[in-house]
Amino acid sequence: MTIAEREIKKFEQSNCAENHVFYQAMEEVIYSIAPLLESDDKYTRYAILERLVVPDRIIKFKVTWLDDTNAIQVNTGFRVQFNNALGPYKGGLRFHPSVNEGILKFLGFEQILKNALTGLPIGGGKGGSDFDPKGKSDFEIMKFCAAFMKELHKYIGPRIDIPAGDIGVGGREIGYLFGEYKRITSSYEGVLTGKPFMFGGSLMRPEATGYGVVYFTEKMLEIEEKDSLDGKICTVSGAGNVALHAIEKLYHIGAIPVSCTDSKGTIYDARGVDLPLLKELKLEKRVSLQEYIKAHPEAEYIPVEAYPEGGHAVWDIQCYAAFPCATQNELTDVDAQNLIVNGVVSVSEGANMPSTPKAINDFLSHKVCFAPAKAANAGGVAVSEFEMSQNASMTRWSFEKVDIKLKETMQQICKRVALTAQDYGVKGNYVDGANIAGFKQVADAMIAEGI
Ligand code: NDP
Ligand code: 2IT
Repeated sequence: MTIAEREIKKFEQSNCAENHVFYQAMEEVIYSIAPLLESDDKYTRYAILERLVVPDRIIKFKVTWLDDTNAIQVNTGFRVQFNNALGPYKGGLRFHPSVNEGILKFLGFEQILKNALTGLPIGGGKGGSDFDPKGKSDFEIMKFCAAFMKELHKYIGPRIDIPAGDIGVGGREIGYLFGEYKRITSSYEGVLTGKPFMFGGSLMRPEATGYGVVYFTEKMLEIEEKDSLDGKICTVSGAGNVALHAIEKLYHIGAIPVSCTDSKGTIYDARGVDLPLLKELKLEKRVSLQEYIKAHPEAEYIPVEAYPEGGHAVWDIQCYAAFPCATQNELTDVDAQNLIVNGVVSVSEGANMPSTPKAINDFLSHKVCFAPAKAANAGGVAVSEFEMSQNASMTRWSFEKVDIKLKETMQQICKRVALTAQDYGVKGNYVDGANIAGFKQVADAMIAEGI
């Protein structure tokens, strides 16, 4: 039995239905770090894995709120405070009907290693609710956020735990959450990041994750001696915060992003997607992508159900670089095969764990440059930490300053991941490089802090 198999066996009982995404995230890390565990037995002696896979605490609470008909609605809220070896718990809040403890444990676990890779003093956490923001009025969103914060405020603080956005939570929701925190505590402090600029948000936080994933990809392609993205066809999934800003940065650098998706379907616009229209549809009007073809009848709209089960239309489009930016497990082995057959050169994860384990193995075995989420999408949380710095020192940084620091951070992460992979005998494998570098940093801090 290999060291990885032995370690995985210890956690098999946690592989229950709700926990399957958490188990998926954990299993990948355990396989990756096997060479590190073999090279130094201190990680086993200090039971780092056993300690790392159990959150410090999971807070679960009831959220009761009044909808616009004055009917009482009940949702469940969570905050998973996973690990604070490197700094206060830090990570987003997700509002989506699929949210449960297992999903938030997977996201929180990934966040620990992602935050470590940034080199910034932040630990890992995640939270959210099964509340569905879709179709809710602005007042309902406000009332839900206030009710959610009525409980959450007890557990967070600028030196304790600093939530931010994720799926279903953007500047509007963070604004309402911040307002309620302030009303309850009378304290004006950097307890949330991703705030609107007018009350302490950092410039470029909305753009950070999408821009960061493109900066990471440019550096990875340079290290791997591939052509740059200039003039290349790129496919992007998602049509939210991450996807739209990845598309924006791709245009800045001369690439041609030809797709985006939402939960209902895919837009394929061979001339390059119309970004101002997408922003209007998705960030302002919050409507389906189907509306896009009203303005662009020459583009294609492929509803989810029109594509054979097991795959997704967006990954069947020929491209040089692919950017999955919607949600977990949205890129399957069927999709990976289609991308590989169509000659994809790089795949960069803007979403958290969008590729299934089989898809990742296919990319790696076909020498596709593969940028894993915990490294490639760390730009969002990095600029969140810049926001914490600005709030703590009562200053504001310019857009240019944040952009320079974001780019430097993404390039540093990329180089560190590539070098770690090389040092551990898996050159070009950014999955193992990211997992080993992130794990080692957290583990060494945990050992130094005692039990
Ligand atoms: P948004 O809520 O802004 O957008 C999410 C997008 O993904 C929407 O287009 C949505 O479609 C689509 N989507 C969500 N769930 C599903 C699903 N089950 N099936 C298909 N499509 C789906 O979220 P973000 O852009 O902020 O987040 C996207 C991903 O990036 C997530 O994995 C998140 O964890 C990750 N991430 C986000 C960061 C951030 O700073 N915001 C930082 C790092 C990672 P629809 O409009 O139909 O709902
Ligand atoms: O997954 C992520 O890194 C985020 N949703 C952003 C977290 C943050 O604290 O900015």
